Amino acid sequence: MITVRARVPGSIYSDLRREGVLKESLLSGDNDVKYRWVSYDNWTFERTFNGIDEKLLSKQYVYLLANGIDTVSEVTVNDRLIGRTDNQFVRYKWDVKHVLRVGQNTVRVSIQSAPLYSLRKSKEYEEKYKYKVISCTKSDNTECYVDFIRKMAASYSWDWGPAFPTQGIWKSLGVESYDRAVIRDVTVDTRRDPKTPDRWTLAVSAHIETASKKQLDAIIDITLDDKPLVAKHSQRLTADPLGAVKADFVITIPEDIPIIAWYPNGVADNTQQLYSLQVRLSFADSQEVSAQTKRIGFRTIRLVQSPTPGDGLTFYFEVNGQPVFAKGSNWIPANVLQEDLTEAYVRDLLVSARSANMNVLRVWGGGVYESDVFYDLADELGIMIWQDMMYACAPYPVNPEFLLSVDVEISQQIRRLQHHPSIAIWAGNNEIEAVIAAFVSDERHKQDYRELFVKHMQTLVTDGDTSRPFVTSSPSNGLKDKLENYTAKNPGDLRYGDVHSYNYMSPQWDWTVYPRGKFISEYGQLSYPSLDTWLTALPDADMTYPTSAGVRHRNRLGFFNGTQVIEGLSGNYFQLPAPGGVDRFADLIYLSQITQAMAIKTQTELYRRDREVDPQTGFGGTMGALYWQLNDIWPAPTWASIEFGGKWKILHSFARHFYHNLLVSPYLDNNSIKVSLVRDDYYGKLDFDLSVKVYDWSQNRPIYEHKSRHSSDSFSAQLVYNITVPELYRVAKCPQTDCHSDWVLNVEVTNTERKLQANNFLLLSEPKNSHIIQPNIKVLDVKEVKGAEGSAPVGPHYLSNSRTFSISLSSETIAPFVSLDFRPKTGISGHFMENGFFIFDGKKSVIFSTESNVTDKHIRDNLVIKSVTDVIV
Ligand code: BMA
Repeated sequence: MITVRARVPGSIYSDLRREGVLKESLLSGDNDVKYRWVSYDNWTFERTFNGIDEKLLSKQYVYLLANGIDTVSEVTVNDRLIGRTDNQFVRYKWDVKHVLRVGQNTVRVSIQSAPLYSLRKSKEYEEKYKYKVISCTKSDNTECYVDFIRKMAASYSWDWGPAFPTQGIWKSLGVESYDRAVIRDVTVDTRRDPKTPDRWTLAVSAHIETASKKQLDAIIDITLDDKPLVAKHSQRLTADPLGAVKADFVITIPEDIPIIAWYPNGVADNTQQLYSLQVRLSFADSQEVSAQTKRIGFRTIRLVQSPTPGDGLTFYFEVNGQPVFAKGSNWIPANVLQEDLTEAYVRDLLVSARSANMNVLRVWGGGVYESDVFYDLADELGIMIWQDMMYACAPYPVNPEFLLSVDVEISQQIRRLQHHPSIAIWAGNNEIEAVIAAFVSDERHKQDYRELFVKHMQTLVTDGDTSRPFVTSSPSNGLKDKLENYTAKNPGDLRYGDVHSYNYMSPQWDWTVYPRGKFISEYGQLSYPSLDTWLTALPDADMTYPTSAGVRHRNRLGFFNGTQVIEGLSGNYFQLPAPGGVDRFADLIYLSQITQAMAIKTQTELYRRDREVDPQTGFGGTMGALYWQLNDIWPAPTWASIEFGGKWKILHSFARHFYHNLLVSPYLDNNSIKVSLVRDDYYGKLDFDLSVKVYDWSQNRPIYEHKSRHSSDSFSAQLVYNITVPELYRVAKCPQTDCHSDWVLNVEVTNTERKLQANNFLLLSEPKNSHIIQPNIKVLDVKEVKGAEGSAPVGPHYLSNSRTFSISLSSETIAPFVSLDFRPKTGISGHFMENGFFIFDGKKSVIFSTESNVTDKHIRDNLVIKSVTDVIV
């Protein structure tokens, strides 16, 4: 038997590691496999505690309240069984009035092995109901049947992460006592008066719990930022048989409380004003008070699905009446062990999302309903949340016990999260409708699917929250889904709803290979994280090319081989590095990150240009692009733009650019070069100066420049330049018949009045086929700058401690895809505001923002600069 000190909140893996039973860092090497034994044992968490006194026990109701137990357990108090748990996402409450005693008490939570429980449940289900819900073959890297336990699906491994099916008390646990009633949750709906848009109505519901069979004479007070909205309102409360009662109010906000609307990042006024709403419950015949304070925002949200040409439906969000182009990414659990996540880390990830001009993150359905801190930050930063319910990628059982547990989970989570202005939409699951369409032919599974996600979930969500939309799955055909009884033949129809798109076979820098949907909620490409991130998990000896077994152990893209995918795709554009040690592996990392960044840039720019629906096919008219995936769960080859630990890949710096409200996007269309001007700002009609410059790789002065002026509207995508390649060869005087390999384009748009500026580049052939010349990049200067971009405080409640440095570089010729990094193990962490950039005219300054205590010299001495010609082949 192993006995160690445990922590709450926490779980067994972290406990055993902290106490030294597990000797090595959990995410190192192949410890995901070596330490799996932990998950096959049953672990009991026990605590003896003092502090229960007569006063507490004399209350009418005394409960043990468990906000989160992971997962299947029996709970005893003083050796008496008081309850059982089987859902990580449910809050449990057990009557302990007659079990607790004055003075010392012991609580024990005995948890079962999750993988063994899932296996047993799946067998029992098959025996009882005579069919298989899912088939699964266990491997060293994965555990099976996560669908049979209500637990973070990714804890059994995923195609970007390891299996750590932990056990523990992952949220707070304590005693709650009262005589009358408590407010458990507060939900809100903010409505705007269509005639006077600065006047708002606030609907507030207090969700009250009491075991009292008698009616209670309650007094309710509601304040907004300490100003009274409802004062001493008397209300008679009669609880239902389950002990629940709701008090509803519809309040017109008085004129003396000025309301500033909440907007997503970068939309309209870009204000993320939040208000403190307090609901207080007291009683005429008692001193007891129960109060809840929630931070709310005033905004309306709509998912607009109206007919388009070609028999389609639009699919976009409208916030406070303004259409929003959703720009963002997908969020996975930021740690496989939730207790190892710090608030500072979550904050850094979300601030990074905002820095990349994102306004939406999708909380993907194979993780957890995130922490309160996560949604609070999203509210502050203006990041809208597409919230999946935690069901992913495979059919689920539908026996009555399971469905009951689902019901409780969904009702509780909706009430917990509903007041956050950032949450924009609920989705029933990740890709289950798509999985059924692709792999499951029997009617049984379809019926089961509808039972869970339509009959149960849709009903609960739409009853529990009338203030925002619900879709049964992501992807789905949105409103059209209903006509196919929620189990469509093709839930990824480009005419409707949202779409997930992956393609590892085609050349990824070619926009014509991508599907043109209404809202692309997943698309992605793999790359390797940086050396520094690898070295947190693997020894120096593993840093080689061809890749080591240690690196390959972390490729979890089953069907395709992730390592081969990366090399295959990078090889389309670059000569792969020569075999070698750490430097050649660093070359491969660099190429993989450029290839990924260019792929996502190409696809995202297509989506931002593609505002018009094709009347023939009904395709296009895109209003949302969320690439897969924002963050990582461990160091591995994955789709993430932010490495585990918080470092930005080149893709993340590219995202700052391709998600900027002002985008100038050049592209090759057959034999023409076109440039689109895309605006997501709300400034109205503006004039822009366009410059298209042609460069020869061997010189850092343009050989040709086109200039023109264009008037454009807010929220538009407009073609501003269109020339055939032969015509460009003629006007820019190509000395041969073909200058594809010699030339590269630099485009820029500016509006001086509003100080708006955007630029971009266009390659005419793959780097490996271009006449790129070694640019001899040098550091001219590194100096600390105050008030630079990146140092500004973000959001009303967020203050950054970061310092910013400006790094000035020179180059002798055009330098493509210049990456900046630090030598590994120097301990300098921070973000380059641009990375993987081009130097066109011989000079470039880049801002580095850091919380590390560094000097100019420290930065200069440790900087590693790489461009395409530095890769040794
Ligand atoms: C989709 C996602 C995830 C997965 C990703 C990459 O299927 O929903 O399940 O990690 O693609 O394969």
